[in-house]
Amino acid sequence: MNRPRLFSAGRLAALLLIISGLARGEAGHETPTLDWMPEGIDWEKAETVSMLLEDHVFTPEEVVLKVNRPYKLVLTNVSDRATHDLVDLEFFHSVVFKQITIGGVVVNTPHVHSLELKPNSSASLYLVPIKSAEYEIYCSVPGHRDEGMEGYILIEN
Ligand SMILES: [Cu+2]
Repeated sequence: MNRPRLFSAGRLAALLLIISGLARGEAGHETPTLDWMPEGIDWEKAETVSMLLEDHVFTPEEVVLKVNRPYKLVLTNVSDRATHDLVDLEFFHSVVFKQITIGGVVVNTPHVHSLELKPNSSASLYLVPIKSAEYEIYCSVPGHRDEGMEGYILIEN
């Protein structure tokens, strides 16, 4: 008998664990609540920004966002074979999420620590940057950063 070709439960659970990675008491980091979202954000005006995760590069290499503006950041792993992730704790601590959508799943969480995308998968991150700086992001899959999988997210005031 054929098994349904859905995400395996284990995989989905692992993904949800990663994306719902609420802060767990690091120094100076409070338990996040939805109150972290700046007031008066008009999600109707959210700007869509796309970033591709390829073998082994982020395209574009740099994305520019502005503080206190709403964005839909669409991350797509276009690789047929490789898992890629997007890592930088400073960046993830400098934005507040409204929600993340992955396929039919909507995750409501103000904070995330990293995102891992399986081959040919996509996630939409609804977020508001709250702290300006230039953040160096990278893929932490072994070897990928060395092969150039680094990028920048510039958050401007
Ligand atoms: Cu990678």
